[in-house]
Amino acid sequence: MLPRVSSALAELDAESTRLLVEEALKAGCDALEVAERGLRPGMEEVGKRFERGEYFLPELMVAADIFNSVMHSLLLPLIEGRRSGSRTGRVVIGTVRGDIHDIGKNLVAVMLRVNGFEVVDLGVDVPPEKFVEAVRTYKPDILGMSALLTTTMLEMKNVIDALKSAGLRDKVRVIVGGAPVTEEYAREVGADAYARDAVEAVEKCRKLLE
Ligand code: B1M
Repeated sequence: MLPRVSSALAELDAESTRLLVEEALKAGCDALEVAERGLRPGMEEVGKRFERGEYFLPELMVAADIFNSVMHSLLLPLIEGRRSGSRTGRVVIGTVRGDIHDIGKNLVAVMLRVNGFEVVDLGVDVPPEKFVEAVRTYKPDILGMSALLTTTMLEMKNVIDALKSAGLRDKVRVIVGGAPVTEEYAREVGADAYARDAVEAVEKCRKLLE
């Protein structure tokens, strides 16, 4: 059933995507699984069609709208309903400078909140100075950075260097993620952790607090 959700989204068919998501939920699928294994592969297919020149920017925007609409109306209410009571730690999160992709970052933020983390979301296109300022102001346990472009993932190192220059690097753990980011890249830029999806982000953030 979830591959049908992916196909409907890849076809930019909002109505079918919504109906198939409703069907999947009725059949007992978990809301987060619908997002990660139904909607996310659909977005990846949209990306591939964009690369092949079959889709253009407007199609990417339509796909993002469908994703967000299904998330907000059908999935988030279910995901947020599972909020755990105890506070786990504080995370400052943002998408790096030059990058306006926020769907994945938002999903990570929601999952962290649901699992007891207090999340300060700096939004998108966040310059290194703003990350540094937020670490100084909010004193988070963890700083999270998201990047979706191979060009903007380079910003992660700039942020870590800026933290070092400000004398804050040893005051905060750093986790990075986003489609082009890898475990190896995370190590290379000096991050403490990498997560490939929102569930892993929660696991890794918990580990960072141990
Ligand atoms: Co853009 N885009 N886009 N785009 N876009 C990609 C990323 C691309 C891979 C498409 C492609 O060509 N295949 C490509 C990048 C190529 C590259 O760099 N190698 C691309 C491009 C080129 C561009 C533009 C440059 C296009 C242009 O203008 N010519 C432009 C750049 C704008 C900018 O940022 N400056 C652009 C614009 C856009 C839209 C604005 C239209 C829209 C974004 C809307 C929005 O976010 N509000 C958009 C979209 C929708 C996509 C694709 C199709 C889908 C992204 C998405 O939302 N995925 C994307 C294709 C792809 O990803 N394969 C593509 C769903 C989301 C749930 O997954 O974001 O991966 P994801 O997040 C996951 C994990 O990565 C992880 O957990 C999340 C949840 O599971 N994760 C973290 C993410 N952040 C994390 C942080 C963590 C831990 C885990 O810790 C802190």
